[in-house]
Amino acid sequence: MSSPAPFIHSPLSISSRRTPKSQFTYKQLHQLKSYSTTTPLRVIAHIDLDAFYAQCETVRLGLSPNLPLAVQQWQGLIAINYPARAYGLNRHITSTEALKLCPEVHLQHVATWKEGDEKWAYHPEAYKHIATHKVSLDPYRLESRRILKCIKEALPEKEQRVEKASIDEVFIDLSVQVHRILLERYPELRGLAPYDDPMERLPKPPTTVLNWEADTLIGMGEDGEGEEMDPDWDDVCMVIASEIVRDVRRAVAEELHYTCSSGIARNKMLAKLGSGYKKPNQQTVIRNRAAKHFLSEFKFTKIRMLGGKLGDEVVAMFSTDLVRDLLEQPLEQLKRLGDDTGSWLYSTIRGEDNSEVNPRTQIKSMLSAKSFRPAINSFEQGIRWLRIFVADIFSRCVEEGVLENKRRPKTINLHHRQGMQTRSRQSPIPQGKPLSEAMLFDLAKNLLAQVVVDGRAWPCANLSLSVGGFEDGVTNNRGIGLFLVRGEEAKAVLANERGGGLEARNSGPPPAKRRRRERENIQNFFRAREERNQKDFNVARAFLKASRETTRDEMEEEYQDDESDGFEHLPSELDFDSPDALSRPSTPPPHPHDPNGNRYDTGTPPSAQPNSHLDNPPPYQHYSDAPHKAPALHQQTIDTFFCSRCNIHLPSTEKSEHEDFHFAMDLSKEIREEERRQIPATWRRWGGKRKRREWNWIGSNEVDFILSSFQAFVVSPSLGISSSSSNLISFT
Ligand code: DCP
Ligand code: CA
Repeated sequence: MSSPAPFIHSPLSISSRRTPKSQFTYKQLHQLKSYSTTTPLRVIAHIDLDAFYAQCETVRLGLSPNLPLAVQQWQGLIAINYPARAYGLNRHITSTEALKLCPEVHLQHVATWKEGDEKWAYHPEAYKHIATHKVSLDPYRLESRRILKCIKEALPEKEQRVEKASIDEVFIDLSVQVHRILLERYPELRGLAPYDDPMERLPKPPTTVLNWEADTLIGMGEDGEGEEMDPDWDDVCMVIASEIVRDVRRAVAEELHYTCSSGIARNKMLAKLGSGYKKPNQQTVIRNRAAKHFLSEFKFTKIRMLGGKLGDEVVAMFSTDLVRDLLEQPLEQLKRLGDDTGSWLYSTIRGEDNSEVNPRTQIKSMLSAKSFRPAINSFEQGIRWLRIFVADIFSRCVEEGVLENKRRPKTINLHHRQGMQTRSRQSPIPQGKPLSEAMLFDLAKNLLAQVVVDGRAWPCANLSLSVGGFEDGVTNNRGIGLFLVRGEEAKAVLANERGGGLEARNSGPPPAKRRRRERENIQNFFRAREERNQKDFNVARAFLKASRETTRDEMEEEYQDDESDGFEHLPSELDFDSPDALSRPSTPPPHPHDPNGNRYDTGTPPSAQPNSHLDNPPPYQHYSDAPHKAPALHQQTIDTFFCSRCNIHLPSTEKSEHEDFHFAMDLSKEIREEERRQIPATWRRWGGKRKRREWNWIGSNEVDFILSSFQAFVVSPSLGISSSSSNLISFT
């Protein structure tokens, strides 16, 4: 590691109190040793791989890094290397447009799982097989892991604190390492504070010039205010950190042939903004004295937590998206956003961020997902995709060490999207026996069967399967696992009862008299669809029944063990009706604006994310391990049509179904009105509200049944017409 020129040091003595003092105290120096988040001498680095997926492909194929290359997913581009960017290629153009702009570009399609295959592969012309293949990001995950290992190996084992922030980013808290190097280089800092007073200020660094080598050093703006001040210890810490990071980047380049960019600053927020400031293969240092100027140049929507709804709210309230303008707002004004949010925003735009670098880099959940174009239409089709999802997830579980029982997921979740409605089902993964692909597959099929039995499930636009709640190998919690299985068993019984109820309603005797002709019309209108649904429903129910019987046998066996464990705590806080019940975290997720929140995604605040319990969500919507954003899988524009009656946009694929819905609604209304006109006058006189309802119910039963076969996305109060404008976002 390179070092600056040695300095002549004078031992610290009482007389040195008269020598110029640093603005920093002994206490602040000492705090570096314990990764304090508040010492102004703190040093954090953020490292971000350049054009990551594109580099993965360049390295895998042994191509020259100078060759323009883009990674293709179906017809779109998801990563573009810097030589290709020089031709104007970006993520918003298609592969066809890319070839026009740069005919020599190497377009590499991502690896895919082919239906029925045991393993993903790089298939020729994969872009043609969107209906039967599923994207695999495994190659990039594997490279990400190798890079992380290399980064860690380039740092001293006992002085490293590394947080994997996404597939191609890490934060490193360099405080402890920098502290050690500082004391080695400047022995005058080693002794106790004069008078044993930790608030005594340190002597000034014995230098007026620091060697920043080739780093981009953020300046102080046009007025240069503060630049004339001699370097202080915070600057020296940054130089040392910068040397360390340069060495780390060099190791990654030499050993693995990847380039990356980095930002070095006193906290995570500034370091992250720094790594993106100059790319590729650059290193940007934001000294404390330059932080204010550096930040003032940014749009605040680039700051974490301000990229989503909160950022929009701030823009709307203050009519600007610039930090510079927001800095002029007094705290009271910002508090119009709420006390906590206002205070958080006030300090954030002033460069304050005390969040820790969280070294927990272990995966907490895994997700495999697919958007279907065209949509899928049967339980059997769904099962075929589940087989791929399970193979995908299980192979990742094996890498996590499940076979050796190093780590193991506790829950399995299925998300199902039909039109605008998403349904989820969860189940615990039985803990008493080895995790196997077959076990996961059975659980997954069971969850899909529950969705199908619970209501109309087809056409399905998106399915995703995830496992979560990973824990280190456990020996003592069998009881908990088994209890949850029983709880889930209870839930499944409920689901079954609901299925039974539905069936009973559906098969109820049709009214004999009124409006026979209309009913027949309606029946014909929907018969084909119902027959298909019924068949599917029967398959799913039969499956559910069979699997429930098997599980019950196993459960009875395991229950004995459970009892012998003496386990008797009931997780009474679990609400089995709530989709999140079984995977709810024991502590609430950090407040979106909580400065101590460790999540570092730049997108929507966690509380706005339906599955924010899933850890380390990568920042992009089509990462297959981003469960909370899975509904937006593939961000392509979806054709919509406007329903003037509901005043909403809906996907074009829903059009005919939506029109059917209005047709049935109108018919139902018509029938009800006619029936109402025919209510015997005596009943009306008795004020027989209940009778009237029964009368209506009898008369309109058939239509009600038909309406119930529509998804609740229009009629449900939770997704009602008035709130549907926000749902529109996922379609545009
Ligand atoms: N990614 C994606 N879809 C997006 C954004 C990113 O699939 N909308 C994937 C491909 C990227 C990887 O994630 O290679 C990392 O994302 P970055 O935003 O860090 O982008 P790059 O690494 O490609 O480029 P940069 O050099 O700007 O970091
Ligand atoms: Ca990157």
